[in-house]
Amino acid sequence: MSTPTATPTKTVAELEAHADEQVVFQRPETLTSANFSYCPGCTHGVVNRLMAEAIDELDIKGRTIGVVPVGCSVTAYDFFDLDMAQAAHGRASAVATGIKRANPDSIVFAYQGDGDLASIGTAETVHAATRGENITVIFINNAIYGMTGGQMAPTSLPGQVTQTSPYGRDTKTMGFPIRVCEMLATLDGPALVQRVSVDSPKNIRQAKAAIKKAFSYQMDGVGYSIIEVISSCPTNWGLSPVAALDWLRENMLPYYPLGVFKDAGAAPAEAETEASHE
Ligand SMILES: Cc1ncc(C[n+]2csc(CCOP(=O)(O)OP(=O)(O)O)c2C)c(N)n1
Ligand code: SF4
Ligand SMILES: [Mg+2]
Repeated sequence: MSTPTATPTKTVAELEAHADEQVVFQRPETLTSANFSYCPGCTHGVVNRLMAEAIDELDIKGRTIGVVPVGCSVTAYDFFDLDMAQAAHGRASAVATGIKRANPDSIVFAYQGDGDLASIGTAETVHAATRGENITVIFINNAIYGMTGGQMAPTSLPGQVTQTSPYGRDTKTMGFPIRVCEMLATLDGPALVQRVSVDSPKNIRQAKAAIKKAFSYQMDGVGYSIIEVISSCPTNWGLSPVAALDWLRENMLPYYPLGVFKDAGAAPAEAETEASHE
């Protein structure tokens, strides 16, 4: 459940001393004052912030319920000032389905990593999508199992060195990475299927717009949305935060092209333009 936000108390003298200052950046209301527990440079925190900004701007904080996974974002219930539930590994979309069906006026999101959503939770993911559940799924693809120390994920790239593929992912024995958006876009159920990235200011702005659109589709009853966010895991990639973003751009974006794969709510001309996938 939500954690109360601590309100710092200031004396009148302190307030007067800062009376001329203009606030240009502050924590969204939907985030608590808890410190993120993510590693330095991890993009989980960027995405949490974008989601909180979108919830604030859509004015749905009072009726939004989040479902967090097993993975590095397991403690996100401490970060969002919302009613939160934690699902067993891979089951967030199924839990979100139940919460939404029992509380149809609420806005429900599932926040899931790639190991969670595309490995152990593949069945729940595909079936929530094909049923067209009116939920919002935020999918963090960092090409690795972050929390457990860097094992190969279904999204790890061909040749990628991980703890369980020390000579690089060999597609002959380990198979090929799953492109979740492309796969789900073949289904009739989903309303919005989009892949974004948070490696640059421009891409972060696009990611925010996509997340906001997904929530607004749920508000309007348009149906199931999944926003895949190409993300970094500097710790388990063994790179500095900046080098991790370079690696993401050079290796992940060519394999996982950004774009809108399905948008049932788009006007026909808009949908045609989006189909070119940037
Ligand atoms: C049923 C079950 N199997 C395995 C685990 C161990 N486990 C915890 S987190 C995790 C991987 C998480 O990776 P991902 O979903 O990609 O999230 P990330 O930490 O990268 O954000 C695994 C395998 C578990 N908790 N429960
Ligand atoms: S292990 Fe990776 S995904 Fe997990 S918090 Fe650290 S950088 Fe982020
Ligand atoms: Mg992961």
